[in-house]
Amino acid sequence: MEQWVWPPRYDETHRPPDGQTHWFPRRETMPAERRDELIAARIREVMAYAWDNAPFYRRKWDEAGIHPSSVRTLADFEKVPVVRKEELRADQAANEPFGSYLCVSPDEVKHINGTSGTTGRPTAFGIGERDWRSVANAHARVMWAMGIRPSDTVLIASPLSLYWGSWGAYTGAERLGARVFPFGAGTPGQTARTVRWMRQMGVTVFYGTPSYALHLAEVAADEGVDPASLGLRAMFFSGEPGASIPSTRSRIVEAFGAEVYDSGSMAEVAPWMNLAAAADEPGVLCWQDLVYTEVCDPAGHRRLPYGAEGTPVYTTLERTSQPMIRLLSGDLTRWEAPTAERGRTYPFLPRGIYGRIDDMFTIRGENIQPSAIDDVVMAVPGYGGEHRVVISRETAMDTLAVQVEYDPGQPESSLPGWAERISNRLRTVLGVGATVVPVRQHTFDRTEFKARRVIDNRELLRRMADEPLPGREP
Ligand code: 8LE
Repeated sequence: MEQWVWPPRYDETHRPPDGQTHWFPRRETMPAERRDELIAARIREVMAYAWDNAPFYRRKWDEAGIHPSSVRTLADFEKVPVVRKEELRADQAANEPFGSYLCVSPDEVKHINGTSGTTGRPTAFGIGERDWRSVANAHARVMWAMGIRPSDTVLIASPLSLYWGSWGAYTGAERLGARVFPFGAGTPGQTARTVRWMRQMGVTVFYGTPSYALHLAEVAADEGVDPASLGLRAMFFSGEPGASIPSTRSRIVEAFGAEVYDSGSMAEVAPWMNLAAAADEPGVLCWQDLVYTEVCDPAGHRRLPYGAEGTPVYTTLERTSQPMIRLLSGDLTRWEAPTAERGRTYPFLPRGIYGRIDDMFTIRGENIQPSAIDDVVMAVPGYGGEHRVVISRETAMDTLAVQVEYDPGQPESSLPGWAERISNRLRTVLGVGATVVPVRQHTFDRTEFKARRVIDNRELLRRMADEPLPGREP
């Protein structure tokens, strides 16, 4: 039944009665301090395992003068050096195909996933059968907390390829006993077919990215289908900010009339639903007994007190094939102390993950997160469904422009005033002015996956300056 052992072992027949809100009541509701003691003990086991089986970790900790036996408390653990994604990539290049942090024999790898490789060499995830089962059990448990039940039909509406997101949702829904509909996303014409199939199959739960849900709503409307009539009861999301961003969230709720749950950390730390909402509200809980999350100072990587903003650092507590021990995310969040109020004694990230440190830009001394701009423009009546953020350099000063699609229902004569209202709102929220340019609806491509809305012309200018001119020696 309910157990928490190392290496992880699950009773595959366990499923609570429908009316029970917790899959594993003890693990989810124990006093947070008691859980932290158990986590410290589990970390010792996980580190000892990695030391014995992964040259990658042994080398790294050796260099830092750390041995698993010297890590007794969570305070000791803060001193363990973080792992960066570049290190994993380099280690895989040197130790094909899964890296020297693979802790099982290559024969035991039963599933392969990977990063999309948009930045540099893709990283392969080699997943042993035990890990696949742990992820299935963990995700079933988290999805149970979202109110998903065996009577549901769960649509997987994200790419069924290298992306762990889709497979993680798939395996969790399957373990929970729901009906899984792996429709995928990303092939031409697929979205209109998604709408038709959703209706025919009586889909009740949607999984995908927030951007894709909004695109799906537009396509449904174009097909003459009110998205709210599709009958979705719950929608859970991962992959990008949105489900915890107030205006994106309300656009989704208004379109579909469903409950909305945010979830997701990083593919590397699957079960990536370790950050997930357990109520129809913005924000996510840190399911600490699955993956131990520390919100850290981005420079020194020490844990920050509750209330602070920092970057999540993750440690898998149930992975045996490629354990991640203090993986640095580079994302941004703010965390709050556990309370009993939310029915689970986990720390809480009230605004979810709201961006990446690397995507933040600075205009006249103000640090700006793209998601803060999304939040403003998507809340504006007459918003036409997409926008782009353009950063340029004029003389010595960086400037910000936001191109915003307007709803065709708006008379053109009202557009200058409309743009000015958005601009004023942006100034209030961001602390700097922005030029707002209204553009026709469907000017910009929609995405089936994760949105990229920032165009950094400064970057373009820098690259052009660096590139040799044709016919001239570099
Ligand atoms: C805000 C978690 C998963 C499998 O859906 C995923 O997207 O993993 P992936 O492809 O490794 O990308 C991880 C990055 O996506 C994170 O570092 C973060 O920047 C972003 N991300 C994932 N889930 C969320 C998110 N950002 N809210 C989320 N719920």
